[in-house]
Amino acid sequence: MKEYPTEAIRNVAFVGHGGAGKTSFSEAALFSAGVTTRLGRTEEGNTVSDYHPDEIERKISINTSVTYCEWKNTKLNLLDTPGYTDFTGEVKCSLRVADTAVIFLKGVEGAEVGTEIVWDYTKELNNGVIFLVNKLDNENADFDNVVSGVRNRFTHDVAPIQFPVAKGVAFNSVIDLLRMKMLTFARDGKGKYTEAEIPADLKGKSDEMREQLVEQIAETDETLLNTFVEKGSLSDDEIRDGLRRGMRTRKIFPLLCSAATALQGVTSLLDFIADYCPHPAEMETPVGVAPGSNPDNHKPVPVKCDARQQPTLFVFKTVSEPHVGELSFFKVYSGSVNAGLDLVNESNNKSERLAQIFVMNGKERKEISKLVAGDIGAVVKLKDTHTNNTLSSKSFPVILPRIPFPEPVITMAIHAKTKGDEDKIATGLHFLHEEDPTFVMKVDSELHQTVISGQGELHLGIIIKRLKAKYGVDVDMVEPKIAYRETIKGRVNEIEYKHKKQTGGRGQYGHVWIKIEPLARGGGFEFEDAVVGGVVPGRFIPAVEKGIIEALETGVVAGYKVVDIKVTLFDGSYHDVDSDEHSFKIAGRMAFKKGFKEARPVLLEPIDEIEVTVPEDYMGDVMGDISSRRGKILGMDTDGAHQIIKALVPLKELYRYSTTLRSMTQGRGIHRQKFNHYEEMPREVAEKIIAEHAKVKVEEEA
Ligand SMILES: Nc1nc2c(ncn2[C@@H]2O[C@H](COP(=O)(O)OP(=O)(O)OP(=O)(O)O)[C@@H](O)[C@H]2O)c(=O)[nH]1
Ligand SMILES: [Mg+2]
Repeated sequence: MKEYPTEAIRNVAFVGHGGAGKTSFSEAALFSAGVTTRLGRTEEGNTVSDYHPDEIERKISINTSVTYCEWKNTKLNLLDTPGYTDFTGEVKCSLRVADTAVIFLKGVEGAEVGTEIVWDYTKELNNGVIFLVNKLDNENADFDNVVSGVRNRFTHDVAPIQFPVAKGVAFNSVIDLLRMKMLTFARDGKGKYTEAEIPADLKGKSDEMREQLVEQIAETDETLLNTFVEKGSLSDDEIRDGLRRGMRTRKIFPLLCSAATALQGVTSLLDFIADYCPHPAEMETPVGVAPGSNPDNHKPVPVKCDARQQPTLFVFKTVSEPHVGELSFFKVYSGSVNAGLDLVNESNNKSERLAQIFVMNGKERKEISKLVAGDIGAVVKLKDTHTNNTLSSKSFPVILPRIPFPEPVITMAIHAKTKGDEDKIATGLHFLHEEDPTFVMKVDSELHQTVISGQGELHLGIIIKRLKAKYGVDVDMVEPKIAYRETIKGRVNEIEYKHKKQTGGRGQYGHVWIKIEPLARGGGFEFEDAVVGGVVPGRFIPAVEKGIIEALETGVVAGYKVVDIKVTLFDGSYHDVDSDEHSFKIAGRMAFKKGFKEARPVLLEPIDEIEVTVPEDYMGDVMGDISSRRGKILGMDTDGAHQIIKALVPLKELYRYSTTLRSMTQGRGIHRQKFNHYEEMPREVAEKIIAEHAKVKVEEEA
C-alpha cells in the first residue's frame, strides 16, 4: 500500500438506525473503488464487513468493521457500525476515532430511534456529520419529508447538497448544488455517473436551493458572512473552506442522496468525503493527561495530529476471533508508527512492541510498514493492552481520554451447564469483557452467583454464544437472585439461652440473657455489653458477639444477611471449669436466633432509582407500567422532545425492564438504574421467599 500523508486521510463512521443501508453502502464503496470485484449483499451474507457468522446468520451488523479504499488520491477509512441498539458500544468506539460521521436515513422512514441515539453520540464525541438519505429507490421514498424530519428533530443547520430528480424505482439522478449539475448514475452496476446541465424545469428550484446553501455556508463564519454580504456570493474555494470548517465545528450538516444497493449516489458521496470532509489534522486537537500515580500531576497534554511529533496511538477496539485473529485496532493520534516500534502503555506502564502492523478490510488484513498521524490500523494483540489504552513513547508520555461507553441496562445470572466449568467460564467472560467493555461480569460471593450485564438480551445472548464457541463452555441464563435483607420490627427484652453439654471429660457451659431491638434503616448492627458484676466474664463477651455476628451473616428466616438490629447482653452465668469461648459463641448465636424469630421478622428488598427517558407520547404507558411494578414516581423533567421520569422501583420488579421498555416505546425509551435503599417488602411477597427458603433447607438436610 502506498503511504498516505495525514492530509490525504479521511476517517468516516457509518452510523444510523438498524437496516438503513450502512453495510450495503460500505460494500458499494469498496466495489466502486475497485477494492472488490463483486458486490456482496447483506441478505446473502457475503459482504466484506458483515463477515462474522452471527452477522451472516442474523443479517444485521453486530461488530464495527474497518475497511478502507482510495478515492481521488485520498485514503478513506470507513467504519461500518451496527444499528441495533444492543451494540451502541461499537458505535461509540467508532465515533471516537472517526472525524466525520455519515448518519444514514431511510428514504421512507426518515429519522428513527437509532438515528436519535447516534445523533446524540456525535454531539457527545464532537464529530462532523453528513446526513445521507439512502434507499431513495424505494417506491414510497419521500426526500422532502425526510429533510424536514431532520430539520425538526435534529438541526436547522442541515444543508441539502443534492436532491433527487426522479422518485422511487426510477431514481438514478440527483441535482448537485455544489457543482450545479445533474449527476446521472449508470444502471450497469458500476457506480459511475455522468454530469449534465440541470434540466430547464428544475433550474428555478436548483437556483433557489443553491442560494440557500451558499447563505448557510456563509453563516457559519463571520468573515465569510461579510464577504457574502459584500459580493453577494462565495467563490468555490470559499465554499469548500467554509463547508470544511463548518462541518468540523458542527455549524453545518450537509445532506446527500443515495440508493446503496443500486450503486446510485455512492461515488458522489465518496467525492464529497474526499473533497469536503476535514482531514484528521484539521479536527480539534485532543487533550490527554500526563500519566503518573499522583492525580494532582495529571496535567493536560494536547496531542497534536502531526506526523513529525512523537508517536501516540489509542486502542479503540479489540478483536479475538478464529477467522480474524487477535487484533488491537488503533488510531495514530500523533507521530508515525513503524513495524517493530517499542511504545509504553501508560495505563499500566508496560512496554509493548508493534511487531507487525496491518490495515484491514473486514476480516482481511494487509501488512504494511508505516502509518502516520490520523490513520487507522491494527496490530496483533498486544500483551497487556486493551480497548481504551494509550500507547506512547517514553519521551512523550500521555493518556488520551477514554471512550465513554454506555452503562449496562440488563443483568442476568448464569449457571454452568457442566459442573466444574466455573473457572473456565470466569476466564472466558473476562476476555470477552476486554474485547467488549459494554459487557460486564461479576462474581457475587454473597449470593453465590455469577452475573453478567450488558446492553440488551441479544447482546448477552451473543456473549454466551461466543463463550461457547471460543472457550467451549455452555451456560444457562437465569433470573438473578436478589440480595434481600432480614430485620425485625419488634423488640424482645428477655431472651435466655443456656448451652450445656456433659460428654465424658470436660463439659461445655455458656449461659446468656439478651435483649434485641430494631435500629433505624441503615443502622447496621450494634452490640452492647450491659453485664454487671462479671456474671459473664469479660473474656467471653467477644465470643457472644462473634456468635451473633455469625448468625447475622447467614440469616435466620430466609438465608439473607440480617441488618438494622441492636443486641444487648445483660445477664448470664458461667461455670469455672466447663465455660469457654466456644460455649458462649453457641449461646450467643442460639439466643439471637430464638429472639429474632419472636421479634416480628420482616424482609427488606433493594429499591432502585430509575431514570426513564421517553418521547412524550409514551409517558402515560410508561408511568402506568411503573405503578404496576410497585414503583413510586419521584418527579418528571423535560429534555427537548423527551420526558424524563424518575421513580423508585423494587429491584425484583425490574427484571428485564429494558426489554419491556423498548417494546412498549418502539425502542425509543431508554433507562438507567442504580441502587437507592432497602425497604420492607410486602408481607405476601416476603412470605413466599421465606417458605421457599424453608423448603430448600429441608431438602438440603434430607
Ligand atoms: N432498495 C434498497 N434496499 C437497500 C438499500 N440499502 C440497503 N438496502 C437493503 O436493506 C437491508 C439492510 O441493509 P444493510 O446494509 O444491512 O443495513 P445496515 O444499516 O448495515 O443494517 P445494520 O447493520 O443492521 O444496522 C438489506 O436487505 C439491503 O439489501 C437501498 O439503497 N435500496
Ligand atoms: Mg450493517
